[in-house]
Amino acid sequence: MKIGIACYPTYGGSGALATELGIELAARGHEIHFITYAQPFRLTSFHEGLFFHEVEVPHYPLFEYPPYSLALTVRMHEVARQHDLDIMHAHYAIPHAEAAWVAKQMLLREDRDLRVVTTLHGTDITLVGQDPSFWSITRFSVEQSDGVTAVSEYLRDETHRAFECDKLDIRVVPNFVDPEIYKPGRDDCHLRALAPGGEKIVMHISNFRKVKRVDDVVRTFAGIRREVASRLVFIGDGPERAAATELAGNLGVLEDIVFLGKLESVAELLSCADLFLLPSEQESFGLVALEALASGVPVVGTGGSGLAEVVDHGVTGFLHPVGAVDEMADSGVRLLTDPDRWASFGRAARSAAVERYSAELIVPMYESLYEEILDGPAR
Ligand code: GMT
Repeated sequence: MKIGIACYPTYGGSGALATELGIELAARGHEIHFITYAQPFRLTSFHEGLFFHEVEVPHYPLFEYPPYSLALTVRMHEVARQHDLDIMHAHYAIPHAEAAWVAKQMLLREDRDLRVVTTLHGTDITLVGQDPSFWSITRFSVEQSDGVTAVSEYLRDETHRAFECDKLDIRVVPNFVDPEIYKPGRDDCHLRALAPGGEKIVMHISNFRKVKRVDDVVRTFAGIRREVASRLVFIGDGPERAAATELAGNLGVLEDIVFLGKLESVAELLSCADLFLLPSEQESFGLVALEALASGVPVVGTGGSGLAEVVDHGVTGFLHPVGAVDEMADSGVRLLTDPDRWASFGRAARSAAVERYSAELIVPMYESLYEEILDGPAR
């Protein structure tokens, strides 16, 4: 099949997943066309059958906010015509699902029936999409899609509730991981550089937005460090980094934190970690937690949202209420001071990731959905 993929190219789970999906689909013989404003950050080399079409937005003095959605729509229309696309797959509803719907209408007038699949990733539903400025267009564009997926049951249910569309058929297609890329192994994981004194490595990777509660990462680490010689490795960057740095100084742990900033590839660092922290306000899935599990790293984070479908509490990690930093610290100490328990959690984490979330299991679910939609009636 010939598939267009629209996504955010920036550091974030939805763009990462969309890119990995495109790479996997191309490897399976499909023709893949990425349509976005910059090279997706995980698209770092050539892949046969995979193409990138940059969306350029002209600047004009009248524009306070350059209309990216319109330029995206035009590029979608253009690529769909030039390459006779079967499917346009919008990752993250805003603005990709809306743009895909308009492009579809433009193509229908030319007797071309482009089918649209929208994958809901998280904040498009739980945060941004619920803003009054976006609610109605998000609901409309999701309902008008020929197929809709969500990365977790939590997100499917939250979509039905928040957008009053409980009759909408939303398929749950979880995120996936390539277990050949994310795997245990400390041979070349830069352990010495990160923990010169042999300390335990606690890791957190995110875009440092408010929803990630990185201040709770610092507080949890401070609790762990009181009991365990350890270092906190921060990967990524974003608006909450300064506050996290200030808090670390106030708690006296700044000298034990390593800020590595944004990195395109984290697999070789993840396999270095002894523990991964993800104490978010809510996560629709927690792709980075899955990547940690596949690397044999237990995860401590927050329950009550999609992460609970990824981490098995008491088996591959521990889940606690949002803000419960003392409980998260205690769980971290329990794992880091008991080598047998840690090894058991690490083995279970690896097994769970491979058996439930490997690419070879999940990618065919997208292929089947594409085929079902192409065989189905035009909307
Ligand atoms: O993690 C982020 O905040 C980025 C965000 C995004 O939209 O790119 O990630 C969302 O999509 C990921 C891939 O499906 C999920 O693993 C994340 O849980 C989800 N983020 C949230 O729900 C906060």
